[in-house]
Amino acid sequence: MKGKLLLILLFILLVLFWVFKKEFLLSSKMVLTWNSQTKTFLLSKDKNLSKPPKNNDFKDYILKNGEFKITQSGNILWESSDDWYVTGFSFSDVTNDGLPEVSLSVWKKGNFGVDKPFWVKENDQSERNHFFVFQFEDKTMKPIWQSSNLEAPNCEFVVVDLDNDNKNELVTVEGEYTSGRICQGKYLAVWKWNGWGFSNEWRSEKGNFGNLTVKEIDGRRLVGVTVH
Ligand SMILES: [Ca+2]
Ligand SMILES: [Ca+2]
Repeated sequence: MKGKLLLILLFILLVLFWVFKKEFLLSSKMVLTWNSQTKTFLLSKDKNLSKPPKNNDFKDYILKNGEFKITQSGNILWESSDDWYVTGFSFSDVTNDGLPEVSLSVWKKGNFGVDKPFWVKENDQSERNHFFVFQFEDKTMKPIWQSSNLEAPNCEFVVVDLDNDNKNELVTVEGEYTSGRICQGKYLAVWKWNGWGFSNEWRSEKGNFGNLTVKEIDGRRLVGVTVH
């Protein structure tokens, strides 16, 4: 009887392993860091990134079902447009001028941001991902920079000074448009504000990336990412 139970248990374990083998064998936590000697960004095995990042800045910002709101003491100061679907935000100095901006990852129809240039007659009406940067002042959102349709959608992003030069980088997980808003990360990339837009500093090999986190270890900031 005992032998039979053991066999059944072994069978269940084998089935579980077969079902989750991809996770068992391939999933790993990695960290993106700056190597100051080789002057390159480096993606390596995670050692100590189990805790989620602590970020108290976000307490007055609500992102739910694609709607983004800025609130103060329960009052809504600003909310995103009905025809946007917001999938990510950051309140941080992404332009490196000492003042924080509100950065948003927005899905919307139409190739341009809030304003279409007057010389453009046709506006692409397919839903695409955009990156918008605003300055929030006196209950208004002043546009600082707005992308047209991004070539590859951002599934996730964080703003962090990775290479300790006191200037923030924009770290993105980039996907493809084939799965729409259900973004599946294919590349990890590092961008930097150049005064008039973002320049690409680094991009990973193609893979499956997700779950971006920021953590500080020994005074150094790292970006954690799950790689399949
Ligand atoms: Ca700024
Ligand atoms: Ca930096």
